[in-house]
Amino acid sequence: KEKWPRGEEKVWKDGLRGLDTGVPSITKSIVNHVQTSLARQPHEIDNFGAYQAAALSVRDNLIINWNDTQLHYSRTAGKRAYYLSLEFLMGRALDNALLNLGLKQQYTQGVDKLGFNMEDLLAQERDAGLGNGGLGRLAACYLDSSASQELPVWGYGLRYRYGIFQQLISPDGQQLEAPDPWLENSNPWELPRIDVSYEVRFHGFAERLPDGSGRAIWEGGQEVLAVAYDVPIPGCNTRNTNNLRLWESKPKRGFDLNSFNAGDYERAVESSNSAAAITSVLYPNDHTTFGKELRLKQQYFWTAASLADIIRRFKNIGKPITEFPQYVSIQLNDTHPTLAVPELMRVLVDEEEVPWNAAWDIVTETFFFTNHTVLPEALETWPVPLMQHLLPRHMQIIFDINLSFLQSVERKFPGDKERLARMSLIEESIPQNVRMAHLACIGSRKVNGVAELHSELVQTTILKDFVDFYGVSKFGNVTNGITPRRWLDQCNPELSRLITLTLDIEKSIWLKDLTKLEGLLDYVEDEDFREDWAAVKQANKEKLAHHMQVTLGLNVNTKALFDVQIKRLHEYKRQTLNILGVIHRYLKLKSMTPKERKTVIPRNVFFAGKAAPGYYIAKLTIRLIVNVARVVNSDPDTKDYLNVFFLPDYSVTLAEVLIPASDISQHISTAGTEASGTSNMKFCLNGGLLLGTVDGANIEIAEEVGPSNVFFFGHLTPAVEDLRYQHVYHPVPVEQKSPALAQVLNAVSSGLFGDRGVYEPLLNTIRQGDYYLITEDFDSYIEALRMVDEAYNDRTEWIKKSIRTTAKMGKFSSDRAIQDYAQEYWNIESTKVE
Ligand code: B1N
Repeated sequence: KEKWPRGEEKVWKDGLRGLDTGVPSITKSIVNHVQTSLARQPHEIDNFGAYQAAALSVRDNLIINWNDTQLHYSRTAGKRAYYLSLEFLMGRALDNALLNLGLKQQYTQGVDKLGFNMEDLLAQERDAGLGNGGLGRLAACYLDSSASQELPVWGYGLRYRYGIFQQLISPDGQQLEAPDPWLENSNPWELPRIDVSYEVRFHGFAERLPDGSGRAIWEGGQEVLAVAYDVPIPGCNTRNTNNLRLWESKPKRGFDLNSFNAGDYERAVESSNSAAAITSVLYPNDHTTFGKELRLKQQYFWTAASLADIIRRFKNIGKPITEFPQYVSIQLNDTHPTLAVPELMRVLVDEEEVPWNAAWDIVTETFFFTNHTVLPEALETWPVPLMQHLLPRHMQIIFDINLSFLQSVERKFPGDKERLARMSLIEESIPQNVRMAHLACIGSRKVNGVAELHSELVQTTILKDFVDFYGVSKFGNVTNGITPRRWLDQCNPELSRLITLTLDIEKSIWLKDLTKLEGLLDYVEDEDFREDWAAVKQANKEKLAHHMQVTLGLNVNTKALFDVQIKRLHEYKRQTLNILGVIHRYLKLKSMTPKERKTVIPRNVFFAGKAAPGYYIAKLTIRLIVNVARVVNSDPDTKDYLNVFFLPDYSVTLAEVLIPASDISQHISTAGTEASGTSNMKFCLNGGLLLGTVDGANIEIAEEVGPSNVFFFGHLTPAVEDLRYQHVYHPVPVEQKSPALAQVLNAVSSGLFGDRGVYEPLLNTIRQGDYYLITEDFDSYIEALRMVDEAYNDRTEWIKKSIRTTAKMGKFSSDRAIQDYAQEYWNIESTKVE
């Protein structure tokens, strides 16, 4: 008799014969996928195979819902919205799909009967890392909320063959980058749509027609094929399943036949390689523009294909093109898709023969633009010669838009030449540059920032002239949000369970109306509840410790306070301030007697985050963190009181382990630089307290939870400009500004953490110029850390703060944010698939 390697023999055998056993249809469906989709035998199936079969089985459910949803949306033919984002940082899909479909328990039982453990299967999945950080993850949260609220919203992005690079950390703390071939073992969550493809042109010649119509003909150049891949987006507790459509680039013809026939094979594949290259890799730089031709190609390829697809779908409902904005709203996620503005003009004017002014009305009714940063280095501009070469017709259109725009500015502010120069779409540098934020602003119906303070800064700094010109009503705020499905229910199932039990309502109710969490306030004084609450946090700290033991071989003291800073490495986010604070604590510990040390609360400081591959100072910060960790963790005087960890290869999946385990998290950007931040919301939702500056969404979090439940420090935004000026024109030595900081900098310089001299460029950014004002904020930062220690000492009070924090996070559900967009901007309505 054949030996069944795993699970219940009868369940497998029934499944192979097409019968249900135990968990209705689930085991049958999984076994069927083993047999047909994977073409394997039961005894050959390992965890990865079982993951694949389970994923394909779950996908079957999604596809049925997806189909019904698309049919439903076309039948109702109401208005739709489209979210254009160059990044969608989705993470893993299986657990999310199981939870949103309400099938987690059944599938867990099903795979159990087949001899597998659900946790092990979930761990097999690779992250879809098609994003850099907050901007890309925000797009992913918004898709989840749109589907959960039954809103007809589709995402459009690129199917990068390589996602965000894998980060390796060498023993001496250097970041090394490796490619992320996430599709290499096939991806069950995408459906290739070989029938949905569009031709996208580059280069060639644009010739205006002599009839004065403003129309032109654009011909020649290179044509590339955009092929659609669809990723189903399940809503929570609904059949509505939306779509994320990702484009892959392909050569229009496989080969250049002439070269091929002439035997010049290299030449023959060259053009096909250059077409495939467009969607080969995600650019790993956030907050910097690079001016690289391939990036501009990505942007046009994606916007042209997406618009063609949107227009085709609109045409299917048979309405005149002038009604386009009544059926379509398009959100531009930052300036990356701004070419959609001239592209829609091109299609309307050149192809649909709509008169220029009517076309402009359609465009400016259709688009909405979200700005995500005011940092000057992140504001996109493209050299005019590059644009002319790659997209000659679009460059003409941009010049035409600019001309009539500047004429209207001139009418409103006659003779104000400086204003015209400031507002122009063209920066008069050598070479000239196209200012994408200006183009996105004038091409859109509404412009918004991502938190109250940030939206205010958009209106008073980078787009001030545009507020003067259009009036404030064109400008708004939509504070970011996060999906509580992934960022509580999925990543912290024990806390989710405790909340459901305590509120005594169905889980899907509070998950879809997060303000219901306020009900937890009634239990703050309930000692049993507090102990349960604390026990969940403790268990999550142990899970993280276990994870670090297994993956990194590290021992983590789970009795310590867990202090976490996880985000992209950037000077403005000030990981440097954090590690200098750690060194300050270390020096203090060293100066204490063993007896004095016994009164200290042990602390684990966790860092994770990637640096852009070319960002030298950010990489040096990682190196310092790793070397401080090496010294501090092995010093017998301090290792029981202070440990530092840099976890390599930060990802959505790693965040899901770190966030639930944190007691305190750090969001310590220089005031006015972090547009919103979204991990701040995730930590607080999971009962972690916040240590931060008065910046971005930290401010609104404090408004919600109350000032006694957050730890704020540092200068405020209005002071920053003056302080920077002083640092340049009236510098004061660090020794005078902050003796404590001077001592820390000297310790680093002296070689206490090895590599003497290596860190000087990093230290010099502080000693000279100090653009991010570490000197100015250091002392108040240390004082805030002391207050955290003090508060943590009072265990009962701390737990109360933790409960109060979670309870007041309702505002930060991405459901609320998506409602804001749907009602205030897109004017779309929910429509449920029955
Ligand atoms: O967008 C997030 C915010 O929560 C963060 O505060 C903000 O820093 C982030 C160029 C960006 N702003 N700008 C970018 C990303 C990639 C790129 O190529 C800029 N990311 C943000 C969500 O609103």
